[in-house]
Amino acid sequence: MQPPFALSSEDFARFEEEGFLAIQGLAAPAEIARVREIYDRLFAEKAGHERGLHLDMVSPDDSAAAVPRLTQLLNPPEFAPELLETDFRKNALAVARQLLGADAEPWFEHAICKPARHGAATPWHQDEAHRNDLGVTYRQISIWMPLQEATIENGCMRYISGSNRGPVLTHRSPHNDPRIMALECADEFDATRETFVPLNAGDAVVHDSRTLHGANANRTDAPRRAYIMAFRGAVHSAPEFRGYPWNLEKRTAADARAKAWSERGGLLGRTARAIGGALGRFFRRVRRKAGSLIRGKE
Ligand SMILES: O=C(O)CCC(=O)C(=O)O
Repeated sequence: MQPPFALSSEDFARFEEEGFLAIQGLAAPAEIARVREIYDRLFAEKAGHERGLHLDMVSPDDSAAAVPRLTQLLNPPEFAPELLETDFRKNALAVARQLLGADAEPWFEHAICKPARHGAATPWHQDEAHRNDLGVTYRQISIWMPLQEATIENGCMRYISGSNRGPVLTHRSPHNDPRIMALECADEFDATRETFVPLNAGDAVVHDSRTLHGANANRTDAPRRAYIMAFRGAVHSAPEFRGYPWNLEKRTAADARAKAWSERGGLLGRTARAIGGALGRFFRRVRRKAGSLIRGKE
């Protein structure tokens, strides 16, 4: 499928009704193979670990000896900028703009790996329950794309159909342990509405940030790899939103690593990094601009 990708009116209706929508062919097989190589390298290197960007979502994540069971890498393009030049990114943005409006913007992205044989189940949760930006509200969707077939056995996504039309439910940290990054839904919900969404590599499923979702453990001999891009629509003021208690109590090792990383070298280190970061962004913009001018001439 070449970008831009167009949704049908049935797709819109299904998404609003059920809170999720499977999409075929977000990326071509050659692109998936290339992204998968990058993905495996980043996870093998534990890219971003000391910065708190690589973590185990379902354990206290504070011991080198612990076997990770649901590993997350935040913002993979920071470690592999070539991920910014992919068709799946263009297609995902096109889908987001159709569902959220023309001002939809990429919000964050991450990769989640369920290791072979011992990859843990992803607890039932709503993405909106993770929200921590006080005083504002917006619509948010995630586009979840597996880099191999996703099956019930290796942990494809599962949803509670229609939960997008209900409220944000009460959540808690698994085992009530605020050191664990994941959240799990602590309220009752209608489990009879559970729907599994198996996918082929390069297909994707979009879900609303209110849609209750999770995934089985990986019981197969190969890792289950997923790449996820989140987008948000127009931001509105919501002074009444003061944060969720289950987030305010979080104390994760990854947050502590991120803080130590941002404070390293004291004031001098922070100033040098701010200047380096600004210069890096400037040169990346120049390089992108030059690239698009050259491509325009070809
Ligand atoms: O990949 C998974 O197992 C969970 C993904 C997820 O929760 C999400 O994309 O919001």
